[in-house]
Amino acid sequence: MTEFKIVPDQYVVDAMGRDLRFHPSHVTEPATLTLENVVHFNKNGFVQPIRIFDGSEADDLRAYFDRLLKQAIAEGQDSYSISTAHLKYGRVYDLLTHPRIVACVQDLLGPEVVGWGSHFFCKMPRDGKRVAWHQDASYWPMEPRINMTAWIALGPTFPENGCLRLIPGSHKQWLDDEYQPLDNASQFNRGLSAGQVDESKAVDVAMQPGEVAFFTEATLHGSNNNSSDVARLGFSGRYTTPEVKFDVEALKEQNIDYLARTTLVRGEDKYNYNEAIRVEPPAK
Ligand SMILES: O=C(O)CCC(=O)C(=O)O
Repeated sequence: MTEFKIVPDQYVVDAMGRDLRFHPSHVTEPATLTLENVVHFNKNGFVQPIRIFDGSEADDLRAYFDRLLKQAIAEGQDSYSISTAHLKYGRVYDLLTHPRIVACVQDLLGPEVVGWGSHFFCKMPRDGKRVAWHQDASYWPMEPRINMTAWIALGPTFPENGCLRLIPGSHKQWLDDEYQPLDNASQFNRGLSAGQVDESKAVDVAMQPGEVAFFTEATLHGSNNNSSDVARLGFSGRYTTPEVKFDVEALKEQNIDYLARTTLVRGEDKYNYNEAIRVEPPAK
């Protein structure tokens, strides 16, 4: 099994030129979200909660995920390391490319959409791990910065079980110069430590299964440990546009190019920048 590494070393990202501007959504006539949602996304860096799956669809998804987690654990993985599963499992690929999710992404990124990553973020009951405050773009050698996540709740999320937390407006300011090395209690090896962030501004993303939070790659986010008896289960699907280039060589050098594999899910790719990491859907 490939050793699981979630982010490249800092120098890889630093080596890539930095265009730090936020690229707001230019969509003025959204087809699925409301214009208010789009304006909120541009202003705050996220929009949530958006219901995508109804109760029985969410139950079905949860049952599938429970089987997947059981299998991953039997294979020696843990609840954090089910990453890039859309390359392996048709059902996860279907989730990443789900028409109702992609329709919302199109309202935020525009008509051309590339899906490139998937990661289950699962905190089991009483799990002591937290996700330190960070901006995703700090870890991703991609340029320009047009990139976002759909975080899908697979179970209920609330403050006590370590729900996602987001800082409104933080996507307009770049903070990774202030990152510190982090200990094992955090998912990532570098990020902002407690005390570096004004947590009084944080929005707790309390959601029901089947609801989704959409946030930009520059929105400061994190989550606390799970102090409850209810698992906190989420799936992050990552989306960009064809004009965004990945530093493919750097990802290969770090042996983590498997974390970034692009699939055109809507529109046309006029650029062909990322051919080396383009993949076909997995067999069903
Ligand atoms: O699920 C979490 O608590 C954090 C998620 C996250 O960091 C991400 O999706 O980028």
